Amino acid sequence: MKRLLTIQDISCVGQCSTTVALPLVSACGVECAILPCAVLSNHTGGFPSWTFADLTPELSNVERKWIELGIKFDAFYTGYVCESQIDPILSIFSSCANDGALRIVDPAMADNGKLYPGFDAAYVEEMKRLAFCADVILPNITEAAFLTGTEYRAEYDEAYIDGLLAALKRNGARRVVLTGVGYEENSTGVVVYDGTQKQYYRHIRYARGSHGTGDVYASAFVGALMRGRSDYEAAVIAADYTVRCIETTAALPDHWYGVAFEPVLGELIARLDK
Ligand code: PXL
Repeated sequence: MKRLLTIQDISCVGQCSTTVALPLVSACGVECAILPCAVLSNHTGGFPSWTFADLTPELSNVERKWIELGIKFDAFYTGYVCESQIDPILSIFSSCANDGALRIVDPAMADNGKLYPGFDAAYVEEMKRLAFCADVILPNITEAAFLTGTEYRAEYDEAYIDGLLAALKRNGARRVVLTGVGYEENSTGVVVYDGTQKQYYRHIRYARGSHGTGDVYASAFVGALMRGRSDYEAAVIAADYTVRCIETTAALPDHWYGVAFEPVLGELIARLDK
């Protein structure tokens, strides 16, 4: 069994980051260690306020202990992290890696053309250092635009997406899973690009967006990838699962703060066991 380490915040309430990654990756049958980089009372995407405890000093502390104990990982998966944490994370990537360990980075910092609260241009520069050293990145269009200094467009064509992919590659991206790419009103999809070949998976788009779909998507992708699926297969499995989660959430009008991913976990597990 492969062992993965996910590094992201714990938002105690709100179904995102670690509280999504740990159950999803575990359900996929993959051992998931966690390194929380901050603790928030709740996420910053829609609640009027939150508490925030920065755990940056703890990252190096934990790393030293893992080196002493010989603890290593077969894969790393990072999500929402703080600006001061890029160097400690890069250090863990090298000191706690088994041979050939995979580095998967979700540059979770922006959506709908805007950076999340508290993030600025300096943060984007730091995130570039993490994203462009990764084996696989999972940006949405906004994040890809910030990472490459490309103008964000809410409406675009395939040439714009090709431009984003080329710019990501020029900057050092190896394998890209670009999410939220839709060319028609009622569909969206994901582009999987390995620097040469581009594949597109189109699926239904629901009008009501839910907070945290990016984290559900990335975690399901990581789980499927660790179970031996190709980038494209994992991208398709994650897309279908995320759509099912959004459908489940749509039936719960008060559930605006996150994705109700739990009721359909069984479907993901069954598909991976096929
Ligand atoms: O879903 C990404 C995410 C993770 N963690 C925190 C967030 C967000 C998005 O808003 O606020 C704390």
